Amino acid sequence: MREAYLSAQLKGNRREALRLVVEEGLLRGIPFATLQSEVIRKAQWEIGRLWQENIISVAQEHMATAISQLALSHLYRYLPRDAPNGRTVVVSCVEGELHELGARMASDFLEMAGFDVRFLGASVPVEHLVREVKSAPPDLLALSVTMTFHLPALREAVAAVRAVAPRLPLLVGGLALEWAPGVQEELGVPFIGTDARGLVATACRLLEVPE
Ligand code: B12
Repeated sequence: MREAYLSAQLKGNRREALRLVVEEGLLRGIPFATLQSEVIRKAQWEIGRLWQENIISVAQEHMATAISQLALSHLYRYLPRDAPNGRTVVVSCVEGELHELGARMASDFLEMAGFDVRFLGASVPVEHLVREVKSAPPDLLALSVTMTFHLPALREAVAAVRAVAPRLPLLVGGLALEWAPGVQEELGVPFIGTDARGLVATACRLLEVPE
């Protein structure tokens, strides 16, 4: 299915991509987490490789990514959710960070596990992140960073949030952390990771809700 999905992405065939993931995937009873992680996420990684190697253009990457956004939106309607656990998580990309698909997928995983999620999307200016956390305090904040050149923005966000909400648990994730060892110790956060499953497990442990 991943290959067929990727091929639909590269042809810009939105209907076929949706048919595969939403209709065929659901009809065949493929778990949501598998459709998201094994089909959409890995197809996006492959798009990145093709782009990096100049096999596809920026326009084709944008087209393919727009299809994955669409697919996630359609899957969202049918997301199986555990009973609400009464805990709220805010998920946000740090300032400047335009890669928001991973954070969005992570938000969907949290929702499936019963969390109430407020997903803020790409590049949230630090003062607005602080305002959001102050005006409607969540139980946990998950910050997403893909590019290593956004690590200074991550440090800034962590410091600014801690200044107004010192007891709010912070989790940090995204591709950049794979290339930046030592960030967890430096920031003193309980978890950093590049996978939504790890995020869900840690959120459940920290907030003392069953997984
Ligand atoms: C699509 C894409 C873009 C789009 C993003 C659009 C959007 N709406 O998101 C656009 C065009 C904006 C873009 C821009 C750039 N990109 Co880009 N992009 C990609 C691409 C192809 C796919 C990203 C994606 O959708 N992944 C799918 C998600 C679902 O996968 P995931 O991130 O693994 O998801 C998991 C984790 O992120 C985690 N997670 C996320 N948040 C959190 C939070 C917590 C707390 C936890 C625990 C976990 C967690 O959970 C997710 C689910 O399991 C990647 C390739 C790749 N390998 O990812 C390159 C890639 C990331 N980009 C790259 C580059 C270089 C850039 C640019 C610098 C290009 C340029 N010269 O302008 C810019 C930088 C933009 C910026 N300022 O941020 C490189 C980075 C290489 C590097 N080593 O630094 C990559 C790897 C491509 C490549 N192979 O060269 N990009």
